[in-house]
Amino acid sequence: MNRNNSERLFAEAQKHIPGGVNSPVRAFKSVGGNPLFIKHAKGAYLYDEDGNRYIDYINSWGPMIMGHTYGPVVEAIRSAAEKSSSFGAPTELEVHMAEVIKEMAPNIDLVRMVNSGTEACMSAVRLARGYTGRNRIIKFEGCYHGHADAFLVSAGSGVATLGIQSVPGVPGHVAQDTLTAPYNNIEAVKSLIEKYPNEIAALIIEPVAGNMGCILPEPGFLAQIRSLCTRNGIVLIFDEVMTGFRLARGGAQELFAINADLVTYGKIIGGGLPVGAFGGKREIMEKIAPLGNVYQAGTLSGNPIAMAAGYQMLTTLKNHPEIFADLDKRTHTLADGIHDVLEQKGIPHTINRLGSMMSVHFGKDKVTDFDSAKKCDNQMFNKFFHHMLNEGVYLPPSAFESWFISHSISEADVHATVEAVRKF
Ligand code: HOZ
Repeated sequence: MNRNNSERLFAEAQKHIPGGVNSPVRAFKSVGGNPLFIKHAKGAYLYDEDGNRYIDYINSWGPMIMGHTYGPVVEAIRSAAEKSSSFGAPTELEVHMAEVIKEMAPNIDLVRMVNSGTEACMSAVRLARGYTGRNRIIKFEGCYHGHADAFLVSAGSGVATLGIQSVPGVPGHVAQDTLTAPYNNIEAVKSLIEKYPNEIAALIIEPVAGNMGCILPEPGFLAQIRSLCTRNGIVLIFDEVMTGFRLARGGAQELFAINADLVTYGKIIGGGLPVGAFGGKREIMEKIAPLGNVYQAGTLSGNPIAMAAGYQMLTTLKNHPEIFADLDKRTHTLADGIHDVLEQKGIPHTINRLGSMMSVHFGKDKVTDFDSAKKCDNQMFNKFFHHMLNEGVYLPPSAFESWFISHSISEADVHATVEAVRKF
């Protein structure tokens, strides 16, 4: 496969952009080799600068749930752009956007739009601290909630991919307020709560983790977390940046029948544009400025083009629940097909999947937390990644990321992907 143009552009990019990329995971650093430069995409496929076509299993890390250049979203962006790309003043569309989010996640009383998942999580934690008057938070090892200081402790995603132990630039006094527990380990959470009574403002969790590969909560884990938070006055924050409006219309909250106190969103709610949101219980959300004193703001928050794209994406998902069943079915076929082939080949592996999120880990043991994910044969993953890329299948360039399946991926694409695995 000729990748001359991507290589030339990467060489050029490194002269001007740190590491040649604007987000570290894109750099292919752990899998080796050079990143592809993407020229355009349509439906299930990405096309690189050399004209090679790939079946896309990243889908911009989630938001392209309908596939690329989904007609109604493209049209919404075009027509919004004609009215101006920013006002810095309220618009009717922001009201509709808040309404549709609340219809899909009915336990949300008030919702504030921001510009990214990082901003949403950072703001939700500040709000929880302001509301409770406490400073400490609990997060889980291998979970990633964006790159705000408080979250870069035992973080997944790029931090795990690059093997960074502690992030220079994060002040010690900030990091020490972030307590960590292994995912799926309720006893560890109980110990932290016992050790720091009345000091923990919030517990933030990816209800299905997608930043150490895809890791599912064990049965009852989220419910136990919910009751521990309620009993101890801790604000439970579900980071639904990946799972929101993807695993079900109401995201993981609906799927697991658990109401968080605050929920953060990103990705899908911008239809591919930079958008995030946080929302939840009125009593807590009313502490946000201008109603309360917990300050949070953004000139581009609720940006009209982003709102138009996101509103279109969410109304599509709200009005077509069959999309979730289709995604589940197709991803199930994909996961089963890959599993059968790897088993026939005698390659030990674990495939974790829920709905249209999944990942493949190589190794004999179950993968239930960050430690077990780190113990997998990630050299094998790197070989697998490059093999699949050469076969025209674009997977996340790290074992510490989830795959995201789009509604544009056809049965034929799934079949082609499984056949590509067969050649591994
Ligand atoms: N796991 C990241 C998304 N939550 C990957 C994307 C990135 O950091 O660029």
